[in-house]
Amino acid sequence: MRWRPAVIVCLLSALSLVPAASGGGGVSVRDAWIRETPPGMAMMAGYMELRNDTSRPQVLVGASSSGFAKVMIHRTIVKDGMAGMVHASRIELAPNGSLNFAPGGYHLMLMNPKQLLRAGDRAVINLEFRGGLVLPVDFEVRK
Ligand SMILES: [Cu+2]
Repeated sequence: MRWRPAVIVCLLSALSLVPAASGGGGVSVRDAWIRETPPGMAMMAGYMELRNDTSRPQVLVGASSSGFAKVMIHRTIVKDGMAGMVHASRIELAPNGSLNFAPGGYHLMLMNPKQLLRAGDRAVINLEFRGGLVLPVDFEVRK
């Protein structure tokens, strides 16, 4: 429980740093979207372009959202001709580098949406970085 106040403080400071797009603490996100799924699916996938605008490495260590039971960082890999997903516990962003979360590669696995999400709906997902930065990102559901 000791970490909770720190996380809340970081969330607030990240929010206050956001001018227009999702940004703060030197990490920014563009083109954040969730693929619409048929009703009743237990999993949805989220995609985005993640940018490190600092001269230091930044490490994504987790994600969470009040709209889903659990959010995991996954990577789709093809092995022996079979596509599968592996959990990535941390993703390092090189200084001034960017990383694309896209179909067929990295994605946010969004488990058990708490309400039906259709194209045009939005959901906030909090990206958690090493050092305590929490970046709330507004995702748009698309077909
Ligand atoms: Cu996945």
